[in-house]
Amino acid sequence: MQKLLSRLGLTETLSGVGSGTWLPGQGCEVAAVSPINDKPFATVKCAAAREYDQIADQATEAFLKWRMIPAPKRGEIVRRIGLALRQAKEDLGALISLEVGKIRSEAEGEVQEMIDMADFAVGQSRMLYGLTMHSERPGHRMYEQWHPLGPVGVITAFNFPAAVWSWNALIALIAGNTVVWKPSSKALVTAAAIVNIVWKVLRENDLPDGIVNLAAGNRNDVGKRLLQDTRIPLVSATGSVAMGRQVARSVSERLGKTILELGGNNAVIVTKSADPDLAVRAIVFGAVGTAGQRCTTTRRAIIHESVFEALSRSLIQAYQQVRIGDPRKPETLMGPLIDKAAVDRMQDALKVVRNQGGRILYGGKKLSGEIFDAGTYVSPCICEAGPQMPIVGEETFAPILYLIRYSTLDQAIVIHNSVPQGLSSAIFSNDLLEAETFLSCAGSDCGIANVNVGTSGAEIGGAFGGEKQTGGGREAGSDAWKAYMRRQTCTINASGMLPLAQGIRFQVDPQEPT
Ligand code: UN1
Repeated sequence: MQKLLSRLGLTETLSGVGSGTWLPGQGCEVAAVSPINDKPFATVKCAAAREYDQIADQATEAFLKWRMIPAPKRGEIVRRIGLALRQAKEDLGALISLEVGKIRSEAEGEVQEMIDMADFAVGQSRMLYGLTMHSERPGHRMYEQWHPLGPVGVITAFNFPAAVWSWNALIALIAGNTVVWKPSSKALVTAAAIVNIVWKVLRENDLPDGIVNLAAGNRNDVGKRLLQDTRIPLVSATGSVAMGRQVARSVSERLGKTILELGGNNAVIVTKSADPDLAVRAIVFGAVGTAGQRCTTTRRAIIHESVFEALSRSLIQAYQQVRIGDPRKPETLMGPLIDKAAVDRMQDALKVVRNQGGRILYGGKKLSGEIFDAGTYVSPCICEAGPQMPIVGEETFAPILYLIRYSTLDQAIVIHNSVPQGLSSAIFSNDLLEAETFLSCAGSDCGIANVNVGTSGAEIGGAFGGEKQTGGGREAGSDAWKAYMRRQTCTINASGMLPLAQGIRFQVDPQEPT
């Protein structure tokens, strides 16, 4: 453990505050507790209000220099960050596993997502394209260009402590912004390890402090300040709907920009034409992967009545094969929940499920004995539920899968869209018309819609995010970079005259030719 931390340039007592070098961290102290055994493995010193201000100043100052470096050169720095992340993949994966309880392959997958993001951002750094327009005025040219915004605030959640930072930060960096990162208090060590890697690259390239900043801290010392800070033109936040509301309120109060990636309540529709094996495999990975703690986790399976019984049986059989245990062991498929409170929340939700008429078909137990005595392990749960049950509309951040029957596709789509969240969705069908209906404007209302692909595990190349209470933001691939820049429409007049648009005549000088 100590060796792992030291390979990542960390010690057991560490700062979570800095702009290129570590500040003392004079705010609160947070114990990093591994959900694997419920034991602390490090202590992180967080930012005091004054230190937050110092960091935001550094980020503002560094922005003035960073923005002057040509975008492809910024891309070259991000390429080097990607190379450094490649080298640290195994160690970072091990740390993520330890800190948030992900199984090794998913933890390393998350580091891979950062590496992929770096590669993507490098290419994007040469493709910050603007459009050109034909002017209605003779001798005039119009075009748009994209400029950096300033220091970008990035707030991340515990469940993707590395990848989600990279979606935001690596794009923000090639766009010419600096980054102020407020990580989840449950994943501070991973954040410190990542910025250590990034800072080394920045230093080796003679870049000033303040380009990538870490501001671990509590709501008062860091959270509120960041949201209200007019030096931070954009805040990108991932987390719960409640948190997103607060971010939206505070940042829009000062007319700042936000990118919100909040709760999901993702469903898979399984039609009677679906390949059942494919559907079961996708639902199990979607519902049980990351112990049901992805925003893209499959929480509902909406199954045609003709295949409902057979599919439920296959799902239960598959769930029986899921090996639960120490996420660091290669054979484990499901590790612990993030902490005991998450286990309690799951147990509470299951009580509500029963009260609202749901039937628990499998699992949902808090596990005990040996490693399980940490109190953070559960068996994944399958419930039969009615679509009207209010609990089905809530995102319980735990491995609970609701099975819901339907008889017509129209009905399935109504059920599908009846929840307040709108992140990811899928249909399993070998019928072209069913698939196309699901993808049409009258189909899925989510930001992500898949055919014969599960709800989780999206690639970075697409824009990631969702509608309704999911918040509407888009991160990672496609043209998500535009949200990290400001658009400027430019008109250049080389005609020697001053014709006005819309044919307006406004002659102040009688000498001026019209
Ligand atoms: C999240 O849970 O916040 O699509 C992000 C996926 C991952 C990202 C999830 N690539 O499941």
